[in-house]
Amino acid sequence: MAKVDCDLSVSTVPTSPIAGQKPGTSGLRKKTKEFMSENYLANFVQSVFNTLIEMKTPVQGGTLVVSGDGRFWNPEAIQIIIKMAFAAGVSRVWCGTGGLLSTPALSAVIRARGKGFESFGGFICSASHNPGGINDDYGIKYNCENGGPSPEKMTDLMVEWTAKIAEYKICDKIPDLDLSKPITYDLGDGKSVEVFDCVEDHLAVLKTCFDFDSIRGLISHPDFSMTYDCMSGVQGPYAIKIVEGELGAAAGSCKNAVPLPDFGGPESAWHGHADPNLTYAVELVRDMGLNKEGLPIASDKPIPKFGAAADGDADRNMILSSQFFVSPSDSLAMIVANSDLIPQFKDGLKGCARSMPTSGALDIVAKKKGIECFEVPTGWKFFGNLMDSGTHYFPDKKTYTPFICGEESFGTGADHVREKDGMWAVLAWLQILAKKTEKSGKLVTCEDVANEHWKEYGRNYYARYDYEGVDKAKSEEMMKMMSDKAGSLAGQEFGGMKMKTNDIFEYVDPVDGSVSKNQGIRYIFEDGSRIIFRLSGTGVAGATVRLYLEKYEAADGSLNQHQFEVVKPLAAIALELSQLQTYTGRETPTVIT
Ligand code: VG1
Ligand code: CO
Repeated sequence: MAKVDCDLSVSTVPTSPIAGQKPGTSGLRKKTKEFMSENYLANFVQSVFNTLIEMKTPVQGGTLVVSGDGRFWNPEAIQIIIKMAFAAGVSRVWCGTGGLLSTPALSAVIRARGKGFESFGGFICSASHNPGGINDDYGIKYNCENGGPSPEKMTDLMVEWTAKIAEYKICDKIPDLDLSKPITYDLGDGKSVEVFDCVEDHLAVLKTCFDFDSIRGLISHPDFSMTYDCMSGVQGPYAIKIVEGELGAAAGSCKNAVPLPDFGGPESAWHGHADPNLTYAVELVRDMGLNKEGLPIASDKPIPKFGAAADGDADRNMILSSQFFVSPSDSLAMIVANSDLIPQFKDGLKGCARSMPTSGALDIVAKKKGIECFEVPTGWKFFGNLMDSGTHYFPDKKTYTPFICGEESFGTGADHVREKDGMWAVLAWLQILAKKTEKSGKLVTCEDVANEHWKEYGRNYYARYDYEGVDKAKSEEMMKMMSDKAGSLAGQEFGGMKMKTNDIFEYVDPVDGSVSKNQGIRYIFEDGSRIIFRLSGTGVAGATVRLYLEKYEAADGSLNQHQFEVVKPLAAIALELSQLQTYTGRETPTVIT
């Protein structure tokens, strides 16, 4: 314990509301310079504390976690939040070493560090996959005492506070603390800051989910080799310690494993976009012998048997085997289909869920296995209640855990934490491959699992088109035009396909009854094909239109086509339905995954 002599007096700083402080799909994201401008961060953080106090959260005397993904300006922001936390009455602040905690690790810390559920919540200083740097993006999200993202009713209150804030409180005389190594600072008056190894709690939780010995067996198999691209985000320390350290992968298996404030910046092959997909994970995709369409290309180096990547805050995952890309919607369905090979689910899986735009591959597995399956709006916060159902939060509701859920946007996870978990997804796949390899005697790859899966369940060909940086007003007009036609197109033919329904997705939470309207435009055809439109809620400039395309091919159909080719006719129909080109001037997407 290091004693720090300091003045804990609270300063009250007058401020006034700043427009636009509204969290989107996952936290508040803005240009870094905007976040750095006077009172911007403080206004939002104080609004969160005011919300918590209004909601009777035990802030007074409580423990708060504060850390982030290592991006530019995090060191400064974390010191500010620590000083504001003490002013709000917090007694103890928990930080990962270097101010680092991946999003799933922060969730694990809230749920499992110490005796478990010791903290009332935590701030994650991250804009996830958005690039970091003085000219790029900054973000902050608040997670609750269950370890999950704040639900909408809470973010609504935060927004109300940002619109009426008049002052914030800060213990501005506390000196900046060195967070680089584990240490406990005693600030006096019962207040302390504990810095602990950023990996230990997450690792401990993951050890309860998987059979590490069996994964070690796979990794030491003579035919196995792997690479994990951390994209200079926060996953580096986790990957090195878990994959190379605990599981014995060869040194150097984890690439770009030093977290950088700009995730590699413009000079990196991925231009600082720590976003694991075919477009941005350039190095991994090439090393795995693929091009950005996911098609095999010649390689002058031996191609690893397994490949993975993570995003800036390490909640996302991309999974590949040699010259083979596993689409995230398929990955989710395949993990669920093989969940009996994962110790975490040894007593059976009780529930699963996907976000609405995620393909229906999961539903087919759930139906066949008799597992309850839910469709929620985009964003991890919507999975939380399903996982908490039947616990002390909702004691009278049905229990759906053990539970697996995921999104098409490279997010997969389970109820061991309340966030999507990039490392968990990698270990889930390694566990499945390990058990299948043990059984068959020869190395089983992701491609083998996928081929076997499609032969049993059929294949949901899938792609997402992103139109980034389009005009916001125009794209809103386009969405309105489509919304106005909801319910009116049934029975009509488009490109030889008959429309079954067209609607605006609305979600009624089956656990607490809360309603979320306007969660995307859906066109569903008679043959089960779907076209979905949404506007992104994570961008910071202009708008991003997301177009999701899905076509189902039954198990006795043609299962080895290229997904991007199969959905092309649907894309043509989507352009017709949306008049995207007329509204936005765009026809060609910026990113296809
Ligand atoms: C995107 C994804 C969504 C994901 C969200 C946060 O949101 O589509 O599925 O939950 O990012 O992921 P949007 O609103 O831009 O489509 V992360 O890893 O950026 O926190
Ligand atoms: Co993320």
